[in-house]
Amino acid sequence: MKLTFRWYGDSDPVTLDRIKQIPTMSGIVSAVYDVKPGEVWSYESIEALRRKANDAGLEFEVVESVPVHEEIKYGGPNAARYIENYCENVRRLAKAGVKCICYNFMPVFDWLRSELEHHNADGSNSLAYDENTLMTMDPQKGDLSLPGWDESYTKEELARLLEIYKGVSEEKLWENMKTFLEAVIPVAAEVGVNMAIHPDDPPWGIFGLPRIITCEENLDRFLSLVDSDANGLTFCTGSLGASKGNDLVKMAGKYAKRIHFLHLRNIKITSDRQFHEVGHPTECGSIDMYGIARALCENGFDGYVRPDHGRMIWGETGRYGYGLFDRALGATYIAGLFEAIEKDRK
Ligand code: DNO
Repeated sequence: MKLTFRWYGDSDPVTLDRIKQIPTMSGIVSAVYDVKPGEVWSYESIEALRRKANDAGLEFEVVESVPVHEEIKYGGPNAARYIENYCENVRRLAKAGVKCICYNFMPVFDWLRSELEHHNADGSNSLAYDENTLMTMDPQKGDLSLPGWDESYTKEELARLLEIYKGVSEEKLWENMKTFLEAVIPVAAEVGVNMAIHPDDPPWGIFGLPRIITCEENLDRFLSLVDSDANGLTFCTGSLGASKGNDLVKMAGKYAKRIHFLHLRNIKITSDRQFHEVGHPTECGSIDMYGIARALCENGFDGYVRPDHGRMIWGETGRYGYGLFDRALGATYIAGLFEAIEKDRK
């Protein structure tokens, strides 16, 4: 496995030289943020990212995310053009040495939380989700916004999108997903890029919008839509783990070879559809991190790993979920976990 760290570019308060100081860190996970979703990324922007990473002694082999334009997801009139742009981005990124692309297929919203500064007993704070609170929020009033999102919409765009999606069932979303994969996966396979879909976070429908990358049954279906190694998963433990019905250890073992990217983080489930984010180790939350890592190692996982959201600790402020300190602690925990498991197996 290769340990990586998400970096949001020059505006990220967490600098590359600090990331480089985290033990065994191999590279960054980043994206081009200077173009609108759906457009082609310039060679210059991609190259600039690669150069900055390499100059800091880090690799740039993973992109998170190349956003999928909404028209692709709901099947709009320009879907084919946006899919062609997507393929072009895959080709361009491959040329710059990128080997794995993370993306998601969640309509309108990316990950969702109801609270950004949930106070924990130890004085830290973290992101939290409570469906009851979320239901009192109105996305059209701007009640929802997360600094980790790759894209955001104006109020008018949001209203228009929510209206359009009223006519998009889960089956329709599956169909559009298939159209997308049938075009993109052959291109990715040809240029040596692994596509890694991110599960829906949380893994159930919200605000009446369909969500399909949620559970084992649906992941089986997803992987068989285009049965190629290049069509793989981002296994995000905090996302899939929010649903008690998901047996993550079993799923990790089952999908190990198709998991190209691993997002490791832990959450504490406090009630049905209610959880908050905690430190990475198993004993901090509801997810069996050791069991997952072990199942992956035993079943041939050989992908990229990154610590996912961290808490805000030691007085750090910054991008919620994406500070330096707790993610760095997570990274060293992950490195230790894998070292122990791999040495044990030899
Ligand atoms: C949240 C992230 C997601 C992820 C996208 C992938 O912190 O895991 O925003 O990057 O869903 O497309």
